[in-house]
Amino acid sequence: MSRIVTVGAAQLGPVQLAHTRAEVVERLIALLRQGADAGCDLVVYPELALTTFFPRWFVEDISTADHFYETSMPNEATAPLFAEAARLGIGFCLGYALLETLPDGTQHRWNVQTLVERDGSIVGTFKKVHIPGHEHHEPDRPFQHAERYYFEPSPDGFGVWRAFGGVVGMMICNDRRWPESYREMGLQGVELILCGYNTPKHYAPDPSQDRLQGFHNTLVMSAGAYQNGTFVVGVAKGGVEEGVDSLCESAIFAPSGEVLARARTEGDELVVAECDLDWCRQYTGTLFDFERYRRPEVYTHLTSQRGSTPPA
Ligand code: CDT
Repeated sequence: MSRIVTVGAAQLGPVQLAHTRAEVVERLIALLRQGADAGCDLVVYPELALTTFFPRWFVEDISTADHFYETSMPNEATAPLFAEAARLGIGFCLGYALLETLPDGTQHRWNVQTLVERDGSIVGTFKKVHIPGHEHHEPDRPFQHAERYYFEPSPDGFGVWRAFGGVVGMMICNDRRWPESYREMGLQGVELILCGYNTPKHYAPDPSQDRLQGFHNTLVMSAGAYQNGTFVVGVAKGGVEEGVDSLCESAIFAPSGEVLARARTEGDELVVAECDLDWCRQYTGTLFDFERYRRPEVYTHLTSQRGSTPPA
């Protein structure tokens, strides 16, 4: 039986502060319908797709930013997306901010992606593991990247799910820069990794990296795909959002590390590739046969320490 999953990377251009969720959901549905015309089984949206990238602003009272978070999924604003996807028989992956209130009254703020199957059922919700940027206001920056103020790091790590006829994992933006993200999923047999991102082109701590944003984006996802024998789908929200220019270059990577399809614009655009999940075995069954070749007994530093410790 064929295990071809036709995937659409649904890149978004900017979502400005003034844009309503209803307007954004209309754009998501337009991309979904393009996906239907292209024969997609799965459409993948970016990180924090429903709102502008609000961590670029610092607020003293975090609760004044609560309107950027969803408190349930689906909800009133996203119900039309869920309904249209189920009607079309297309699954999707949606990034958004989640404000969770536990029975004991404590509140938790997460940066998440929810994966939905073709019948409309929720497969799982992934919480971002690596939270970049800063915790406090840094007024000397041209814009903030206060994700560490707005989001807790996931305590759950990288799970995978049986969905779309294969093994699917998720990661969010900064997670894609860390080899551990891919390897954790690789060791659970992942075949398709879905990753939304918002990557400002300007990196205040080291602006010499600005011109390399596109290169680094391709570098990490191509290497992660190849070294773990998996497809990787990277989906941007990019363009100039509230004056901040962010990387686009959404792309779909094969287990060979090759780019199968890449966005050509800096706006809403669907990038489509047929992903034959059996291609993964050509890598995980040969050169990257983990069971045969990995040496976890000598990888002792990997889980026993956080920072690097050079010799004295
Ligand atoms: N959203 C996100 O994680 N963005 C980061 C920006 C760099 S850290 C300021 C990224 O890794 O692309």
